[in-house]
Amino acid sequence: MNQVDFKKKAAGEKAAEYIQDGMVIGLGSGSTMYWMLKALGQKVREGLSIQGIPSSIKTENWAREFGIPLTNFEKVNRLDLAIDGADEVDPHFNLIKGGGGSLLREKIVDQAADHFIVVVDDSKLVDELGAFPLPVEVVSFGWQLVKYRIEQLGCQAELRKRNGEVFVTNNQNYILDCQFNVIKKPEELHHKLKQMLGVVETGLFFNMTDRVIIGKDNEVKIQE
Ligand code: ABF
Repeated sequence: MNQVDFKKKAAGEKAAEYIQDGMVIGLGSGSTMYWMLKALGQKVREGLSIQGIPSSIKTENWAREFGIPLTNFEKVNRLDLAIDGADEVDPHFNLIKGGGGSLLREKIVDQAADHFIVVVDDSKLVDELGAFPLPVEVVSFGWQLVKYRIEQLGCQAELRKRNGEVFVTNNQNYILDCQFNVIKKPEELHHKLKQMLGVVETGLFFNMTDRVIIGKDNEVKIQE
């Protein structure tokens, strides 16, 4: 296991300690969340009684593999706690998420929770958001128009592809990865993007995060 995976594993396992009996949990996505889910599965085997709502098909598959009981928004309309990864975290707990393409379901799940914990390795900590290209989920029809309009805000927007094919989200939409380099006003940029016809959601998460669990070389740091 390389050092980054070790940090992710430490952060993910630490986050699982915040899950208490009877909770309904939002299950985030990404490789750090893999370790949280694995640790949660062990706690379930030891008798912890919880239910999870997954934020992606990949997370759902991991949860089933680890024996985590699942529910959905037909049965529950609020979550006690959501735990999720991130691509960037700034000092104000503003996030860029969506590198894995699950930002829409992640934001729906994360916002539905009374408490939201982010789990990252320390490479995700930044002074200002923007070095990581901002994922924006867009309707597939007319995505070229949206790309052009977003680029007028001062970025280079690229249609996400995987293995040469256009990446399609779990919601049958596309993702534009928007390289702003520096995002000084994340909330303002988010609202400008959301007003654009064809934009479904942005990977800017703000005013949501209660706690950040950070895997570092020799420790797990917790910021609140
Ligand atoms: C997920 O975690 C996504 O929003 C994000 O792209 C991903 C990245 O984190 P990791 O490094 O854990 O894969 O929540």
